[in-house]
Amino acid sequence: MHFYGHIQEEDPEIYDALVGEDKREAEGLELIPSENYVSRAVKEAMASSLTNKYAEGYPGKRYYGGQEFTDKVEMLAIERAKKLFGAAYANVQPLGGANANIAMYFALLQPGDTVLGMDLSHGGHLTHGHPVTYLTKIFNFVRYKMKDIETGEIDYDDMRRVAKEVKPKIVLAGFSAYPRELDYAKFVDIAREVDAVSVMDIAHIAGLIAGKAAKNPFDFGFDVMTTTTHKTLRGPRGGMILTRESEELAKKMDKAIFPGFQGGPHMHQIAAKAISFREALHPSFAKYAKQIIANTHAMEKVFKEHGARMITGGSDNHLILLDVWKSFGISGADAETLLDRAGITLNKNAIADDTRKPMDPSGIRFGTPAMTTRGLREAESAEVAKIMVEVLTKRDDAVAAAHTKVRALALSHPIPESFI
Ligand code: DSN
Repeated sequence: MHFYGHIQEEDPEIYDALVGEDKREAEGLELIPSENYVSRAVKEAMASSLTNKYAEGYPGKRYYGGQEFTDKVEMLAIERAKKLFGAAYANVQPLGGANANIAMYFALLQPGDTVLGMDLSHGGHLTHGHPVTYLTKIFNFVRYKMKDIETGEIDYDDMRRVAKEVKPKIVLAGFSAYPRELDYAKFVDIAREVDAVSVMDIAHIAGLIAGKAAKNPFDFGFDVMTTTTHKTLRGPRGGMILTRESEELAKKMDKAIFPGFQGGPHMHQIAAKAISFREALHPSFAKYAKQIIANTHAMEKVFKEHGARMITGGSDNHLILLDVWKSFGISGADAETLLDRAGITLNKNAIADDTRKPMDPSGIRFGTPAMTTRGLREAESAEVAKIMVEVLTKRDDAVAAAHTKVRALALSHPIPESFI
């Protein structure tokens, strides 16, 4: 448990909420695939004096004085990010993944220009052009989809046909709810054929790429990658833009982040990013990344044995998308609530071409990054999946027993000391 002595004295209401969240994280199992536990070192940086400092601009070119230490921190973060992902350039200032994507669009597009991205119901992300975002008032988003929902194969032929027709300025890969590895070479080929910039949003799988448990899109010629730094990468909440080799593109990204879109960078967050990149460069992180996938496979096996329908038939990465409506006759929202009562936190999620509503869809999405940080391995991951099947099958009748099992698993695999 953290020591929040000053907060307790000064602001008991916030203190109670912080302690409550610590307890929730310690006693339940976190299966939201975009969440993780950061190291104590990362948390210390987030609470450092750098939160006091304004540093508009970039190292060596700032608009305020007193940048001796901020420059050092940002340069370290940049160098480590470049090394981690094999990038020639890195912008570590985006405050989050959405900011990174929005700035990337403004760097590469004029109003009215077209982006070819993954259909949102097939796994894409809000910032890839969901109609509820303002982005769609400015740019034109056109979609590609999976050819076969049961295998996850993207319809690359149709994607090429559409690309030739609409002539996008950006061919965008990446997802927030897609469990398969993409055929990166095909994306790059299509982008080059229509003279578009190829961009991969690696937010969900950045840690898998950094740990070499997943392929690196730069190895296939992608021009740009955007990402969050939390999720599988296990850094602080934040974003980043990486450029493979083009200085011209990197300059555009820098201009779009500052002064184009953001003000002063959050230097405490950048220090925390630098620390997490150093952690991810350590050989132990590669072991962690591989274990994330091994744990997903252990869960996948249990759901397969129960004949449950996983979108794309399974998973190559850290997440599974389960059609609970078809498999267990329960909606995604009800499944989320029941499992929450059992101590398992995950999220309801639309499945491809879902006929149900977004707030009560057919699926749930869950994954293994956080529980892998806690040290759960294949056997325990399979046990978690079995508990889920039990709850989804027997509903209320299974919740109490499931809660006892989940709590026992959580307490026997405490969040490691160095992550508290
Ligand atoms: N909210 C994140 C996720 O859960 O995937 C994406 O922005």
